[in-house]
Amino acid sequence: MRNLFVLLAFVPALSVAALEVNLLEVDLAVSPGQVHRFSFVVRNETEVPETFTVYVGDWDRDELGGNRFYPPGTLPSSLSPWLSVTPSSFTLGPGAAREVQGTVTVPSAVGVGAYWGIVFVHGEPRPVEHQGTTVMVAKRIGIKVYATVGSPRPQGDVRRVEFRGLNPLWLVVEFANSGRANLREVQVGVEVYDAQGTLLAEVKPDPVPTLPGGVRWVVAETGLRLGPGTYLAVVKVDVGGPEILAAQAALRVRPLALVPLAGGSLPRDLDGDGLYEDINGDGVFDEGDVALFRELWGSAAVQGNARAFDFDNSGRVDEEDVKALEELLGARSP
Ligand SMILES: [Ca+2]
Ligand SMILES: [Ca+2]
Ligand SMILES: [Ca+2]
Repeated sequence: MRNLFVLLAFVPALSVAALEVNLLEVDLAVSPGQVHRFSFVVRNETEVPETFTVYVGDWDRDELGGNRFYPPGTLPSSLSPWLSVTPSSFTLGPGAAREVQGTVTVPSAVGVGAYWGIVFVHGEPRPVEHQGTTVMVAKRIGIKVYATVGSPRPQGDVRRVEFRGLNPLWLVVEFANSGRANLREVQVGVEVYDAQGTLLAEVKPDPVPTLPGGVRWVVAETGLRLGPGTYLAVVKVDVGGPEILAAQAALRVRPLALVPLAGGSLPRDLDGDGLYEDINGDGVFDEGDVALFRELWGSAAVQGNARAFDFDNSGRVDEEDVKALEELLGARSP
């Protein structure tokens, strides 16, 4: 029996250098022992005939959400063994289009959960001029295919809450999908409180998708420039199930203990933004400060007051901050 498939995302046209397909993603609710079908249309928008190959592969996402691709059958939840496409190769004249059929054959003994794969449409390698040389480039588009057996429970863990830059405060929440459901929208929320329990900031980064077994780092930027004191970050994560996951982390911002880095003057924060760009403390921000900082960024006097000198707001002071201080100077002097 043929089951209707559900399209969660229907994109009018996804185009890569004039190869077009009419959808990006297929999301099927499937049953053990059944066959499910889907189709999409490939169009050649160029002026010349082109041969396309269609094949199946595996994919997942890295911690920052970037796609990673693998040969079919690599991942434990690979849909590739169930997934076939036809035709596997065809030629399209200029402006011509044709339909590709996909079939998902679900084994009769299979566990509840999401399985996923990708169908690639690959063009012919063509010579392309790039920076004075000719390189061979082939167009490729991937259509992600998800198949979910039964109703897996959305589950997850907040593994880590890590404070990074303090000026302004941003932090990273590490979330892991510990269940078998494909979590399409993991909503992380972060609240920051002071020692008296006053809410200072509440941020909700854009929701992120996370595959079963996947780990995702969600960045929360608060905009807070905190003075010395103790603070609490409360992290709540909604994975789309009945419960909200929660975690918390304490942050202690220590008072600065600045000492002169050259001569007798303390470094100065000339514009009151919490960053001490006047490294030699002579009241002017210029090349002399950059030169001194390049020499001394690794010293205990700098490292012990990292938040004053973390010019790129990465959460630590290193060579990148010399570059950032240089850029700061470049941006200020016309
Ligand atoms: Ca400053
Ligand atoms: Ca100076
Ligand atoms: Ca830094």
